[in-house]
Amino acid sequence: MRIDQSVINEHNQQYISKHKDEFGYTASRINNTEAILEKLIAFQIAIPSWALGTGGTRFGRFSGGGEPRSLEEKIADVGLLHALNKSSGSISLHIPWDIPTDYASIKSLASTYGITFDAVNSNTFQDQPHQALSYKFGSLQHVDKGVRKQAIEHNIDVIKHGVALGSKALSVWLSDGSCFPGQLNFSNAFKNTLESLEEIYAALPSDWKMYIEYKAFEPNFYSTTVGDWGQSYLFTSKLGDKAKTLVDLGHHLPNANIEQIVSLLMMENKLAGFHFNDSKYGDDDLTAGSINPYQLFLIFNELVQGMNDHNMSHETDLSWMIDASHNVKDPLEDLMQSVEAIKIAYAQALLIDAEMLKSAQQKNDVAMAQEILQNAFRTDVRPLLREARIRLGASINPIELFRKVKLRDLLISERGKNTIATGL
Ligand code: RM4
Ligand code: MN
Ligand code: MN
Repeated sequence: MRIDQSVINEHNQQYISKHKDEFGYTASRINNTEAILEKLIAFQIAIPSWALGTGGTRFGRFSGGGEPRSLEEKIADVGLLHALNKSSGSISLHIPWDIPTDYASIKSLASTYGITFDAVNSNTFQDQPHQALSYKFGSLQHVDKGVRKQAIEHNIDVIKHGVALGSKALSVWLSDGSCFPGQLNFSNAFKNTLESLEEIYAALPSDWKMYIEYKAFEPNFYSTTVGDWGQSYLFTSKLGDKAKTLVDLGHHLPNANIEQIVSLLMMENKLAGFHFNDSKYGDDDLTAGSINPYQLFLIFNELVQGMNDHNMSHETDLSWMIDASHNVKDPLEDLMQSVEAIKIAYAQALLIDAEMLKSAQQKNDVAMAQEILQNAFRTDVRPLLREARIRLGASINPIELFRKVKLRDLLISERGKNTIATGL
C-alpha cells in the first residue's frame, strides 16, 4: 500500500491559503524562522517495528485490523507514515520478532520508501521456542555461565543482522533483576552483566554504538540490574566510548527529573538518545506528549542547549526513536501524533534565546528564567511544522489525510481484519 504524491499535493492545496495566514503570523513573531524550519526539515524520528500493531496488556489485546503480518508489511506501514509526514525515515527492528529472510530484498524494499534501518534491539526477556536454556532468572546476569553465553551469542547475532541491514547501533534492554529480597547477589549480578556486555562490546564493528537502556522495574519488582541512569552509566563508562546510555521516558520512578539526567549525560558525552513515549504511572508507553508535554519540552530545552554547547549535530549525534504501544488507538495515527508532539517540543525549544536564559541564570533571575521557558512553551509552533511538511512534500495534516483516504480500511481489505503483528 502506497499513497500517491498527487493525493498529498491535492490535499495540501485545499489548506494552503489558510496555512499562509497562520504561518505568516507565527513567523512575524519569532526571529529565527528559517533556521528553525531548516532544523525541523532535517529532524527524523525512528519508528519501532513492534509498535505497528495494536499493543496489549497482560489482561488482553484488542486487535484493530489490517495489522502488518510480516516485516515487509511493517516496512510498508513506516513507508506510509514517512510519506505522510516525511519525518519517519527509519525503522528500528526487534530481533527475533523481525528477523529478515533476505537482507538484500528487505533493504531494497525499504529504500523504495526512503526508509533506513535504525538501531537493532536484542531480546533476552522472553524465551523463544526451541531455546536451550531459560531466561526465567535473567540473561546476561545469570548465575549459570551457559545462560549468559546463550544471551551473549544472541546479542552478537543481532549485531550481524544489523550489519547486513546497515544499522549502526545495538540497543540492549535487559529485564534482568530479582523479584524478592535475597534472590540475587547484587554485585555478582552486576559483575556478570558487565562481563557479558564486554563480550558483546568486543563484537561491535568499529563504527557501531551500543545503547544500554535502563528501567526501574517490571518484569522484576524488587531489583533491576540496569535500574536507573546511574547503573547504566556505570556500565557504559566501564565498557568504553562506543557504549552510551539510552533514556526511555517511561522507565523512571515517578517525578524523576529526566531533563537533569539528560543534561548530565550529555555533559559526560554518554547520552545515546531516546525512546520517546509518555506515561502517568510507569512504563505506560503512551503517545509522546499526551500526558506531560511540558516535561517533553523541558527535555528538549536541555537537549538543544547541550547539543549546541557540545557542537553536536541535532540530526545524527543522538538517536531519536519512539517506543510506544497503543491499546486503544490506531497504531499509525498514534505514531503520527507522537512524531508531531516530539517535533513541537523540539521547535519550542529552538525558540529559546539561550543567551537570555544564561544571563537570567547568571543573575539568579528566577522569574525571568521561567518567563523565557514558558513564553517558548506557550507559542503555537504548529504552523512551523506544517510549513516544514509542505516544503518536504509531506501532508499538511497527516492524520486528516490518513482518515480522508481511508487508509486503515484499505489496509484491512488488503491484509484482513484479524491480523496480529509480532511484538508485545
Ligand atoms: C521494554 C523496553 C525496550 C523495548 C521492550 C519491548 O520495556 O522499553 O526498549 O524493546 O520494552
Ligand atoms: Mn524502550
Ligand atoms: Mn519500556
